[in-house]
Amino acid sequence: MKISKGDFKAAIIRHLHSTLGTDENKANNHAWWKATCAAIQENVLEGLRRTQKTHYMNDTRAVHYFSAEFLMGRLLSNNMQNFGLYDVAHGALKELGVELADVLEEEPDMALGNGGLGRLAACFIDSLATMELPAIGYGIHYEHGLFRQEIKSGAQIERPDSWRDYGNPWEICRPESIQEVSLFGYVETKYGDNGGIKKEWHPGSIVKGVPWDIPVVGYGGKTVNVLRLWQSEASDYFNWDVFNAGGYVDAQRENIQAETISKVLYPNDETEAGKELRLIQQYFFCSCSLKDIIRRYKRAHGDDWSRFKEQVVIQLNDTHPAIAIPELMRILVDRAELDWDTAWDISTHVFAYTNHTLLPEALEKWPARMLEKILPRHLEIIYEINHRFMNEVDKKWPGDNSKKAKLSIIEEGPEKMVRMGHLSVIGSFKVNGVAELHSRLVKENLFPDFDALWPDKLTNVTNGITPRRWLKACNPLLSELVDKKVGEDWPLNLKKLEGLAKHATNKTFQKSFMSVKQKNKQLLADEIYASTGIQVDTNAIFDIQIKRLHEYKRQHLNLLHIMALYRRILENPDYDMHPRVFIFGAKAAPGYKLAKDIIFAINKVADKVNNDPRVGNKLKVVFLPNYRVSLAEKMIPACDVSEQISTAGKEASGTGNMKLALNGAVTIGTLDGANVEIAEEVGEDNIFIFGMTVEDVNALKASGYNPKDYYYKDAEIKAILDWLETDYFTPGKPGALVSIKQSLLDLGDPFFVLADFRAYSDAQIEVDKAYRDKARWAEMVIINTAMMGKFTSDRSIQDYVDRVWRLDSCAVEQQKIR
Ligand code: GPQ
Repeated sequence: MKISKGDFKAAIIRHLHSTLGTDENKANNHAWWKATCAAIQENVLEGLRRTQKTHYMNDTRAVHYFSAEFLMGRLLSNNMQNFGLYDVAHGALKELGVELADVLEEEPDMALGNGGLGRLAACFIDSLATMELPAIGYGIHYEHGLFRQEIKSGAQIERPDSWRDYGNPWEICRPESIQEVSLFGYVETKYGDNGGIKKEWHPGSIVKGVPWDIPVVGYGGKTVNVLRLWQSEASDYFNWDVFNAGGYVDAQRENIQAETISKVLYPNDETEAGKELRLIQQYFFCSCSLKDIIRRYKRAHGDDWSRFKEQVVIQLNDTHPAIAIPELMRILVDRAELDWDTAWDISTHVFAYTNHTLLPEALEKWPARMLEKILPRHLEIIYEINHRFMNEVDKKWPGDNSKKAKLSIIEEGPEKMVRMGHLSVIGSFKVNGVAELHSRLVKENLFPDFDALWPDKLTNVTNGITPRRWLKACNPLLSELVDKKVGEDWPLNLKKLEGLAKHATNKTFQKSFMSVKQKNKQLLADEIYASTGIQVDTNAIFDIQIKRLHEYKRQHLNLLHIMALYRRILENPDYDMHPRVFIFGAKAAPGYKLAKDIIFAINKVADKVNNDPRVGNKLKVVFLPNYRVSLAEKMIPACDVSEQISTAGKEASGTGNMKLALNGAVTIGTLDGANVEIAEEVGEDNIFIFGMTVEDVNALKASGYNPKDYYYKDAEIKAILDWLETDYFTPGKPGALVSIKQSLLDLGDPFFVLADFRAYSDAQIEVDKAYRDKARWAEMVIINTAMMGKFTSDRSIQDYVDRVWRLDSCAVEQQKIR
């Protein structure tokens, strides 16, 4: 039973009046947004209450997804969609003279993540709720999410993100579940009468963790799970003495320190910062979350720990929450007073770890001295874990000290370091990579000895994306077309899309499909014009690269190719190519100089190309500022060509590749990450694969790669790189773009850009040819959408359930939607 348009209208007005204290005449779009959210939230909270009651009554085993990042984006459209209320709300607002599209634009993105890893967590909790699996996401309630990017004179400027400044209508504060977290201090060893010893941690500081719950509505609106995010505050009793002694100001200062913990998301993607505050953030949310889990467990099971590992599984989203392993050991051994072996048996049956990268700079290591200062007891526990593990290594490889050094949690050197990856593998019962290729490389290159020691521990779960957000909600035109062809249940069963394949050569269907694409391109063209003033031709190929700016993702390879096209056009005004618009969206970590230089270069080349009358409409370059989830939702449906051009072996999976192909884009890409599996699904005729494989890269590295060979052998490469040194793109400022040339030539081109350039350029010529054959292109596009079924995050979650979590779904009774 669904609510009528009239009743929903009444609900919006009721909230306008009695939740917001305004009325229809005064309300602006922001007020309408809040009132609409409040009307939807009635259903959300009812579903949440039912779900929690059902899970409690059934004493369900649940997965606890620990992640320092959840990149949720906007929630209103999604929540409406999931309750089947989108059209009702649209109609109700229309009758009130309000455009739903404008209302949706009022919502700030919840950008509590950097990129792929954080968005994956958001897709996963969507799937968990949709599949009615008992699950809770645990993370940090950052006051400021990922910075807002402005482009000034071509350069990136970072501005603070203040997503909660005007309130967040979805979140619920739960002061009744506040936790306390200890930090700093020292460990006292106590000797008992029976000769046993006991460790007591005397913390130097205590902070409070305040939970904020974001309801996560499953598709269909039955299960509503929770994302619980912790906010740090000064502990109530802490510093009472200082306060009473008249030290009011000093006491306030402590408050500020405590609150700093959840103040801001670290904007570094795939680089470990080594900063104290970051370690404190990690420990803060892990400690709060574990205590929360234990509180809930004890409510049902009291002090009987024997069922803990049956009830609880904790997934570590990369090593960011790895400190949870010694924290659980501390709670079990020091607090619950279990013996070590019992505690270790529990811990190692509770944790599972996902690895998201092989990049050495992203593998977290903490100086032992820093751990000793912030978490002295945890360092002791880590040493104990390591000591026992080293004995195990010795049993397998007797007397082999080099094996021990390689496998140890502790890396010896001038500064002793704690390897969080090793701790995670040792403390978990399963470890997975995020695509077939990546998981193979994890086994063969990153953790080969662990694999030898525990042959069943390392596994694969290929990433996925939620088709609810990444097709149904973001691409209503295509969704409608798909509904008509394969029925309406594809959002729950994405393999249904395969039903499109048999129509791939049907002229009428091709026409409908491509007309949707054309309309979506027009919408993006409007957005491009509004945000940059650049006019683009929708008959051009929309070629899109959207992802964090990273050398390994090789936005500069794309840029060099754009410069090559520009040169070819200048040299030959009749250069034969279909018009193309190259569109970028990317944030660079604020401290990543070369990444920022690449953004600057893209913008400078864009300025020149877009304003050169000799180029006309053949070539346009657009850098859309402030790439984020809500912008991705506008770009993805409009894409013709999806750029997935990382150096083979470097992109663990990629998930943008899946979103773009699902929305009818054809990929140009390397055999890297999940591209390999996308190619398997769509077939080699429907994707443009180019460049070196992992094996080629390794062989080239082994034989001694010298980028200058390519520079001197390939006149076009030389000309482009030399061009970067002139002031052609930066009038009056020669050398402003030279850092890119330097990294490619003098600094060894660590990501083999020059080695892959020619293959990439050739593949782009094939793309151009294919696009000009309208029927052929339409067929490719349809096949791409049709064959993306594998990449629903529901499949990823099912793989986790089967291979890792051993979890049963739990039906929550359908509520009356109001
Ligand atoms: N990824 Cl380690 C991130 O977005 N941030 C990180 O800190 C790490 C990995 C990405 C990875 O680069 C992509 O290939 C994956 O698709 C994504 O994680 C999700 O697994």
